[in-house]
Order: sequence, then C-alpha cells, then structure tokens
Amino acid sequence: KTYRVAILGATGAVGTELLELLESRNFPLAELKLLASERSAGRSLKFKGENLVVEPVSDRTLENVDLVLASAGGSTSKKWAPVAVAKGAVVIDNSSAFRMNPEVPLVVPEVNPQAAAAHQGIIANPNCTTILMTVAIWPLHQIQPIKRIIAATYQSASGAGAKAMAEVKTQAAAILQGQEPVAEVLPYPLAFNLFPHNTPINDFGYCEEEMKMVNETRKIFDTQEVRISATCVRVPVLRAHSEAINLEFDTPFSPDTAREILSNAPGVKLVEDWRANHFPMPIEATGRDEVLVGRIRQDISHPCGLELWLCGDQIRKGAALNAVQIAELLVAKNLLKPAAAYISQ
Ligand code: A2P
Ligand code: 11C
Repeated sequence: KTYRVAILGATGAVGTELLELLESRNFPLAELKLLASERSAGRSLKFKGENLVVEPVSDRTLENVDLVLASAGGSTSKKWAPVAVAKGAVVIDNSSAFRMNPEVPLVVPEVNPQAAAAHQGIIANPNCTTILMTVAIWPLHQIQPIKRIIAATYQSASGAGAKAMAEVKTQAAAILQGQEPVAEVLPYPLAFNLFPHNTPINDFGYCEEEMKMVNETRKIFDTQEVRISATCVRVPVLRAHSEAINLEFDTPFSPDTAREILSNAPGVKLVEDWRANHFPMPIEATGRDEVLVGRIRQDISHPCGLELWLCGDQIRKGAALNAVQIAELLVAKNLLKPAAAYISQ
C-alpha cells in the first residue's frame, strides 16, 4: 500500500530533512506534495532526482492527501491541521499547537508507540529537547521509576529554524572580521555567545521551553508523579542539542547497570571512553539517528542520583526523524486512516 503525503513547511530546516528521510527510508509514497507559504511559490526541491514544485498551503492543496507531516510553526498548524483532518488526512504535527491536548497523542516511538492508536486525526511530535531526553531515560525508568529529573540543555541554532542557522554563521563571520554581529532572527548574537532560551517566562520564572520538558515528558511517560526542573539555553552550535541530566530514584541505580541497559536501548548509542575523555559531542551527533549518551556516573551529592550527558541531532531525531518514525508506525499498525474512520467506529 502507498500513501499520498504532504510536507507542510517543506522549505524549512525540518521540512527539508523530512524530504531527505522520506527518500532515504523509502517511505511508501503514492504522491508527495511540498507545501509552504506564498513566499516559496515557484521554488522547487529535489526528491529522488526529480524537481518537485513547492505550492502554497491552501484548501485546494490539502485535498486528496492521506498524511500531512507539518513543520511550519504553531499558528500555521493551528490553522491548517484541522482543515487537513476534515479533508481526510492524518496530521503528524511538529509544532507545540496540539501537544497538550488530551485528545492528541504525543508520541516518541521508542517510548510510547501504543499511544498513537488513540489518534483522532492529529498526532503531535514532541519538542526536540523532550524527545532526546525521553529516548535516553525511558529505558532506565522501566527498571526503576524516576522520581525527579534536573536537566540543563545546550540547544543548537536549528531549533530556531533555518534562518537562525544561517544567521549564526553570518554573525561568526562578522565577528572574525572585527565587525558587530547582527541579530535579526535570533534575539541576541549567538556566535561566540549563549543565552537562556527566549520563549515567554511564566510566574515561577520558567520559560516555555523549560515547561515543555516538564509537561511533555509527563504526558509521554503517562505519569504526573515525576518531578522535573529544566534550564534551557541556546548555544552557538548548528544542529545538535546537548543535555546534562540528573536523575533521582528511590534506591541507588548503578552506573554499570544503566550503561548495560542503554547499550541495548532502541535509538540510543553509548559513547563513553573514559580514558580518552571522549563523550557525546554535537558534531558527532550531527546527521546521526541515535541519541548519543555518556558520562553516566553516580551523583556524588545523592546516593540515589545518577548523572548522564546526551547529544542528539535536533533536526533529525529531535524533529523530522521522530515524525517519520511515527508515520512508519502508523503504516505498520494500519493506523493511517482518516479521522472519520475512527469517529464512525
Ligand atoms: P516559507 O519558506 O515559505 O516561509 P523554519 O522552521 O526552518 O524557519 O521553516 C519554517 C517553514 O514553515 C518554512 O517551510 C516556511 O515556509 C513554513 N511557513 C512559515 N509560515 C508559514 C505559513 N504561514 N504558511 C505556510 N507555511 C509557512
Ligand atoms: C528550540 N526546542 O530548540 C525548540 C524548537 O516546541 O517544537 C522547537 C520548539 C517546539 O528552540
């Protein structure tokens, strides 16, 4: 069986990766539509050696589509995902628009694939920092429930989109030539700098990105019991996020046991060479599918604490790959049916 697929946001950082993944993973396509804004009308992108023309998203271009992979920002998803569903498509949405909606499954295939079955047309792809963290810690949570997570993130420019990636390069070049860096896409110069994540801050002093890690992780793990606190920071890295994670359990969790579990965990690659001091790095995570995990050690400040460090490609597993894996899961489980098929059952 083959499917008519549309990528909404095809010209963006995640959109172009979606295109590459549909090709390299040989997704069963009957047709592929590339959708973006009016700004991209007339552009074309290569797919399997052919030039596909990008079309503006509209009622018309969302007709006759089985699956929409959306990555064009929250407001675009809010506007067009319900239209696509009403026209019979299933939408896998990379934005935060529907993630916390109780009727929308929030899926990381290595963690909660079963949740996808309850979809009513829209399935949400979690935030990149959440995806990378949950892939790495879920296998440990299966052995002993995690009580508390303290996370610090080091997030790449790609999380702010293709234009932010280009801007950080321009800023670096300007600085190297002794000029002032210009920040138009990003709120501040990022080259040779870093800054706390610039999403709105709540009454408790946590920004939206930090609260996504809290709320999305609890939804994916299907528990409100785990306590989570995060500090999210943008760093001058192009496309892989890093995270320092401190986990607290009820009883001690041996680092060797964690290592053994993670060396066999789906979507995880253990990268630890203690002698060479070689651990996961963003440049080694770039372009890879797995979340690289290392520096697993006992927390010397708490007998039941465990420390780990991870890096993952933000555009790939943090966004596009996770979405394509959800699509593959829907195909494998015969769940790629229009919403109407569920509602009428
Ligand atoms: P466009 O290139 O036409 O602006 P990124 O996250 O890398 O910035 O990419 C955002 C993606 O979302 C791009 O493909 C962009 O298309 C698309 N996009 C942004 N706003 C809209 C909109 N209002 N309607 C459709 N697509 C949009
Ligand atoms: C970042 N995580 O790195 C963000 C980007 O909710 O999907 C993605 C935001 C989201 O800035």
